Amino acid sequence: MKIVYGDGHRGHAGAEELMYNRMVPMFEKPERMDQILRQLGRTGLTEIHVPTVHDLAAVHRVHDRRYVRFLETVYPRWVAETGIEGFATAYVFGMRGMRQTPGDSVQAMLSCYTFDVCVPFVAGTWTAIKEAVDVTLTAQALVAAGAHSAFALCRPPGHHASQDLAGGYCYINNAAVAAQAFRDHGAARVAILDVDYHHGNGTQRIFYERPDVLYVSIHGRPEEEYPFLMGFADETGAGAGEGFNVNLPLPKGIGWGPYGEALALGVARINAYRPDVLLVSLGADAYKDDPVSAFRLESSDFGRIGKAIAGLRMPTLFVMEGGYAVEALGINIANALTGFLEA
Ligand code: SP5
Ligand code: ZN
Repeated sequence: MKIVYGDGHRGHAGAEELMYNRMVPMFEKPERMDQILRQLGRTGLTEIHVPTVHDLAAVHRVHDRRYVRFLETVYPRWVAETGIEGFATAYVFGMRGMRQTPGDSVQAMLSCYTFDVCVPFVAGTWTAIKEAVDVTLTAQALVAAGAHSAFALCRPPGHHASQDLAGGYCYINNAAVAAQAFRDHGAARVAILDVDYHHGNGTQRIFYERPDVLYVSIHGRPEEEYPFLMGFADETGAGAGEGFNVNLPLPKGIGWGPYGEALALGVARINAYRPDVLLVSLGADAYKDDPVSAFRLESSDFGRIGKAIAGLRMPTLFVMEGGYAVEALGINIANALTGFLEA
């Protein structure tokens, strides 16, 4: 399997996030990548490609131009306007009845373009965002050129980000940009299987009215889990996209039994769709010891996920999403990929 990775993410670090009633160091941190690289090396997954630099054309196919410009400029603007260094984050969110166009104030931009308290901006955030897209598009091109599979090992993750909204550690939706790139390079149908513990509300929103990209997600039920307002089973798509959004929410505390059943349903739906290519939003936060999640998958269960995906026998692009039990993260990701390769 071809793996694409670059070190440009490292400067996206050092910020804090709100957990209940206190600020804690961000769970989404550079060390996550180190653990994955270490375990991939031990497993013999050592064909690592450096990312190719892309312009923003593929990003603009999915994301609003002013939003992308905001991501690129928010940190220096914040320092200039507030005089505060460290990290920028919103104080107000643009809710019902409020203005939705930010004008020139960086505070208003943060209010309009972010939806939660989990997307801080530090000096190195844009470089990391941009390289995550480059990593993903480089891996996408390898699969488009005929590789059986590739893994975009990137951070920050993407599946909570939509056209013009950042949230949940996500700024640009790497998987969505890759899905659109496959479409723009001739794939008629693309399926996205999202096994991250959280619902990929950004990916859902981007493709909700489209039949050409099927979105299937297994995640903690929104009645009790982030992002709380999306990810319900009755969200099945709209207009031409009706029937092409499949949410498989599961209760907190479940292990492989219910998870495997949901995965089998999702895989069957993808098989019936007959896509030209499969994209996997690969989070490992369904792991039992994950600090932000509440499923109870064992490390070996990630191998079963990989095996089930391999059963589809489709060209497959894995894109890294969440997973915060840093010690086990590398093993869980390596298990998913080797489970896929050995099936
Ligand atoms: C990409 C990704 O996995 N984003 C996840 C963002 C979730 N952030 C909010 C987590 C909700 C906090 N739950 C705390 C439970 C502590 N045991
Ligand atoms: Zn997640």
